[in-house]
Amino acid sequence: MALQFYFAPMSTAEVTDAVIRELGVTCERIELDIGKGETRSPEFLKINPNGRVPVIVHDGAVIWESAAITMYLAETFGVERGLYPELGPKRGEAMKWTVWSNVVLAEAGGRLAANIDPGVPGSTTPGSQDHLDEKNRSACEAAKAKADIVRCFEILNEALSGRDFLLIEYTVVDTHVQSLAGWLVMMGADLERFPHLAAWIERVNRRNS
Ligand SMILES: N[C@@H](CCC(=O)N[C@@H](CS)C(=O)NCC(=O)O)C(=O)O
Repeated sequence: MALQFYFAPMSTAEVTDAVIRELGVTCERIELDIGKGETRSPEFLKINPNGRVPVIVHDGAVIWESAAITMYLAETFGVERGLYPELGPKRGEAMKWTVWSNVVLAEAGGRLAANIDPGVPGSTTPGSQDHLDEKNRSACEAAKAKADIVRCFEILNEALSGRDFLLIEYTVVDTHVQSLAGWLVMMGADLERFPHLAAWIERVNRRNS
């Protein structure tokens, strides 16, 4: 049975979409509308009790959390294609960047997305579980999130100094992390002070276009 991919446009599922395209994986796409509450329908909650996309279903396994999905797809389809390291120390580095980008970078992004004007591209979708009413949005929270993002950008910029890609050669780790970094830039995160990061974002973009 073909791999099934549950997604919503302009969501974290874009990361998985980029990884699936990079790996050339054939899949059946099931689109959900977050604004209409389709990610919280009783049917979908049986697939992901967190009520969130992305989700993939492959050979009977239901996998949610974009970092887990990327690592699974990369292990399954990426190693032979030279897009993910074999088991070993380099694999550890791949996992480090993938998990960090979700737990640290995207976590700050999520706080920023919820606390800025919903008209800004990349901010939370009205009707989503993370969306805050104007009275609950906080400029202070947004400022803290921005400062955390700057720290993340410093870390990425330093890591990319003297190399073209996170693991030297291009891997789907670049696809994953760049997709999340691109979301932060879409919300207004400034790349001015981060030339290595800015060049890498462009490099990965060129590859994907
Ligand atoms: N940590 C999760 C985050 C996924 C997530 O937050 N997805 C949001 C869209 S960006 C969602 O599906 N929200 C549905 C809702 O709020 O109903 C991951 O990386 O997969």
